[in-house]
Order: sequence, then C-alpha cells, then structure tokens
Amino acid sequence: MCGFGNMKFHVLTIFPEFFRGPFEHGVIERAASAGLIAIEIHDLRNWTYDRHRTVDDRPFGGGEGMLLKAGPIFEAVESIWPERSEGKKVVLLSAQGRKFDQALAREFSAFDELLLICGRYEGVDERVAEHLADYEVSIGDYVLSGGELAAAVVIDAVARLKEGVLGNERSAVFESFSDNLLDCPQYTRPADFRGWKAPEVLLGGNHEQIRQWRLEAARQKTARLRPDLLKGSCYAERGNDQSPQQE
Ligand code: 21W
Repeated sequence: MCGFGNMKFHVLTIFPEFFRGPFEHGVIERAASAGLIAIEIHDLRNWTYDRHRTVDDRPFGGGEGMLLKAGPIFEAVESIWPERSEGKKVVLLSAQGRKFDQALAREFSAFDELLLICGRYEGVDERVAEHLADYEVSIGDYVLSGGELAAAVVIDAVARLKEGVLGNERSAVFESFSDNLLDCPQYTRPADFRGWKAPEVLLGGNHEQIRQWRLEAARQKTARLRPDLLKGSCYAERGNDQSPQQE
C-alpha cells in the first residue's frame, strides 16, 4: 500500500452521467462510503458562457473533426483549484499519453488530489498538455472514443492502493505485477468439472509442493501470454543464448 490518508479524485468531462455506474460497486463504492476516497464529477460545460455551451472547435490548419477548446478546461481547473500545490496533480487522459501501468498508479496514490481531464472528439488543444497538465496518460495502444473509460480505469487502480481500501482480506503489496509474474492459475470446486480436473497437487495439503507448483505455473503462463513481463523478472529462465537480454 502506498498512499496514506484520504484521497480526492476530480473528473472533468462533457459526459458527467457516464460516471453514475463505474464507482457504485464493490471496493470503490465501499471506500467512498467509508470516506477513504472522494470522487467529484465536473461538467465541462459549466465553464462555457455562450448560448450553445460550446466546448469544441475546428483544428487550425484543417483536418477531420473537432478539438476540445483550451478555455473552458483552463477555467474549470482554475476554479476547482484556485491554488495549485505539490499534492495536487492534473492528469490529461489522451491517446498520445505515456502508458499507464502499476508503477504510475503507485506514484499517483501518493498525491492528495488528482484532477482527471477526459478528452473527446479528435483530441484536445495541445496547450492543455503543455501548460496545464502535469501528466498526459493513455491506458493502452487502442483507440477509445474518449477519456472517460480511461479515467475510470485510473481511479480504480489508484484508489485500491490507498491504505484501508482493500481491507484486511488482501494486501495490495502481494498483487500481480509487483514481481513481473502473472498470478498463478487457480481452481475451486468441483475438482472435476466436465472432465477437466483441477491439478492433483492443489487438492493435497503439501504446502511446499503447492508453492513450487504455483511458481512454475505462473512462470509458464507468463512466458506464454506476457513474455515482455518475464524479461524483467528474476524468474526468467535463461535459454542457450548467452547474449545479454535486451528489449
Ligand atoms: C482517440 C481522441 C484517438 C483522438 C489524426 C486525426 C484517452 C485514449 C483516450 C481519441 C484520437 C486513452 C486522428 C487509450 C485512447 C482518448 C479519444 C486521435 C485519430 N488522428 N487511452 N484523427 N486510448 N481517446 N484521432 O483512445 O481520449 S486515454
């Protein structure tokens, strides 16, 4: 676990209704009810002053589609936070951002407040990334329709790292990715499901054998599905090739 004390998340979006769902279940809902985290959704259109509440405009130089204007975004951030400080960080969710991962989630969990800006349309005026945001973050190499789903992903991953959010049942310290190995395969009853049997070793009580089986099974599954992770792992098995391991 990384951050101590409460943490506040602000989300700036043109679709505030989008966030009615994602945070009203399970771990995140309980953490919010217990006051460990707070989530405030802000409608970007509150910072427009024309009749049509315009948040977008055409890109200079031509091109497809529309961009979110800088003005309403700057005014929103400056009114949500009249004062900026070290513990408050602005995160722009964009397809061009740095790839979000568990290490960045850990870094974010040390801050007091995050303000997540959700991009839409063909993008956001670059002056937001250059002069307003502390971070520009993508959640992966695929194209989404906007930053809302990405903001929900970031909040979920960061919130569960806060002290007390997971409760005593499981410490975030032991979660996957901390040792560059995927979780080992797991099974529950029945031991024989449609003829597919749970591994015999897991049904016995030999804890040392079980530990060894789990480590080897995790290593094999990681090698098969996520060889990129294994490169950085102490569990990587060196082949006959003795050249230095590189990207
Ligand atoms: C996706 C906006 C692609 C703009 C040239 C002209 C936030 C996202 C987003 C979006 C483009 C994240 C183009 C992973 C994502 C997001 C909306 C570029 C194509 N090129 N993480 N037009 N993937 N996506 N438009 O898409 O705002 S975090």
